[in-house]
Amino acid sequence: MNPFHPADHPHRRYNPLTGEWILVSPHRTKRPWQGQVERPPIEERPSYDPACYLCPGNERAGGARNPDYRSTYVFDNDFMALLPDVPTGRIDRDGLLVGESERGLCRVICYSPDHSLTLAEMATGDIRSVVDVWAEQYREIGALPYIRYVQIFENKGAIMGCSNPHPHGQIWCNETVPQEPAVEGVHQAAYLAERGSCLLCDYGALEMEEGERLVCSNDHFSAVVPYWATWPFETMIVSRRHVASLLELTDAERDGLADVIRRLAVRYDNLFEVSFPYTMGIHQQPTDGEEHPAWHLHLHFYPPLLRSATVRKFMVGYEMLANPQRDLTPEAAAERLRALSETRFV
Ligand code: H2U
Ligand code: ZN
Repeated sequence: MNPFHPADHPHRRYNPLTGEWILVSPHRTKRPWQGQVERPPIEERPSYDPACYLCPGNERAGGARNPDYRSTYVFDNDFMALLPDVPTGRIDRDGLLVGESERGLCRVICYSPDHSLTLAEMATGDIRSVVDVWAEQYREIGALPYIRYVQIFENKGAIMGCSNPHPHGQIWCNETVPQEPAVEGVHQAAYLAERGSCLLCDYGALEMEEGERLVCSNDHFSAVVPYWATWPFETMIVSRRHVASLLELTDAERDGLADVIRRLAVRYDNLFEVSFPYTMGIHQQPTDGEEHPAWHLHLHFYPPLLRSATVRKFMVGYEMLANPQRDLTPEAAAERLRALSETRFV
């Protein structure tokens, strides 16, 4: 038998941030594909849409009216999934029916007054303004005594359930640390306790050294397809210096983050020559007032597309019942993203 080669043979990979495994089946990328490859027509959007509830001056679904904002704009979500005032309560029936009241709040962030843009089409300086708003919101909401975690994220594209193409993201904040960041926190703390160093500092340095999964970088941040990526073109942006949140970034580092976000977003759009859908989110240390020496700031991009603008990856079957699986190796995905231009296709 030939020796094991991860570019050819089925294998599983470990995600040190979550403790989960993923099955990689590179031999299957050779199987024939008979689906259609089609590209939807490029959607022309106006800079102002009178029917958009996020455009400046327009009325929102809840009845409030947006101001005539010129840069970014943040407002309380009119349909919050979490509410600040909830009576405290707990249910526990034999440890089987367990429930708890949960307080929190939700906001919406408009990235730009221009309805036609996305992060991939915004200037680095304007993305920097978005980074500043993220940091300010994290500071302000994180300072509320009952908020222990601030989740900043963006759903982009109808395929991801995004309700409106106007460039915007969301913030959901909780009284407890939610599942994903809690698990990542446990794994980062265990790594620090065992090795005396930071998981993502070590991982980021290793990826810079190997280069194989690197998409782009600058002095302050790097974008990689993680070794353990589950989505075909999943990426992670990691700060090169050990910081636990956006608040610790210097001015130059905030610019560096805006730069890497723009360059990554442009590559994504260029991959299938569409406005590339994804869910993106920022993972930062909890705002529970505790010390979190192991927490390292990073952003996840989870795009659903697989082969073209219309062929998406489904997490079904084996993936719902066993664990995630991918055919395209993270190395091959990184190579494709790396080869793309940093100038948008249109
Ligand atoms: P998406 O980014 O996933 O499309 O969500 C948009 C959010 O905007 C959604 O949470 C809120 C919805 O509740 N929203 C308002 O707060 N006001 C509105 O007028 C419409 C939508
Ligand atoms: Zn709009």
